[in-house]
Amino acid sequence: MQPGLSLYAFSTCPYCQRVFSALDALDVEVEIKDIHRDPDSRRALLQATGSGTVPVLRIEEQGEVRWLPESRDIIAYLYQRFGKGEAPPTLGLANLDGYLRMGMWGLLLAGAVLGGTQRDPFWLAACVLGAGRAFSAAKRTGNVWQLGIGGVFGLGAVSIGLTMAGVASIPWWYAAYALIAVLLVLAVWQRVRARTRRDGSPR
Ligand SMILES: N[C@@H](CCC(=O)N[C@@H](CS)C(=O)NCC(=O)O)C(=O)O
Repeated sequence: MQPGLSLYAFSTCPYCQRVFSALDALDVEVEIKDIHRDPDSRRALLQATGSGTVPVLRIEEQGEVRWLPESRDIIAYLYQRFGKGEAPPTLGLANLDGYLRMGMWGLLLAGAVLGGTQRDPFWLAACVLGAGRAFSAAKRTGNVWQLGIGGVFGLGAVSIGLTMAGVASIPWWYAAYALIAVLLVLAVWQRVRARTRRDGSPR
């Protein structure tokens, strides 16, 4: 764990995930302050930066504290401090999660447009990508929702594979509908909670 460095973030934020990936690539560990799980961290961030936008890296050096916002600047800082002279990746590891996500949505869309049996290989590939990135996010952040998302995509991949092989047809999409409903409720709940905190009303 690097002393003096704390990353203010939350696990499902794509910009934060770029910074997580850069930390992984550099093999550097910093303290993570999850502003969705820890109200004190969120308060400290608001006080220091005047906004709740993350990621922000808090850097304490020789008794001085500065707050560095913007994922790109944080990644540049990390590469400058911990890299071996290599340039921060623009199309590599630090952006991998974003490309996987884009690929997954592209495949899902292509499958939906094609329809019929042509849909299956596209959706199979999308499910494999979706499961891979959700499980790796779950491993990195410990977020149980990512585990759930990975599970549904994994089930989807297995079911579509079985259907394509003519072995069985499992109505896996019911699990997906249930998950989408739960995630929507969770998103609304988090938004309401964030607003209640901002307005200073009792929790
Ligand atoms: N340009 C910023 C964008 C950061 C950003 O949009 N963060 C989102 C979460 S992924 C956020 O904190 N939104 C809530 C807010 O701005 O209050 C960066 O690259 O770091």
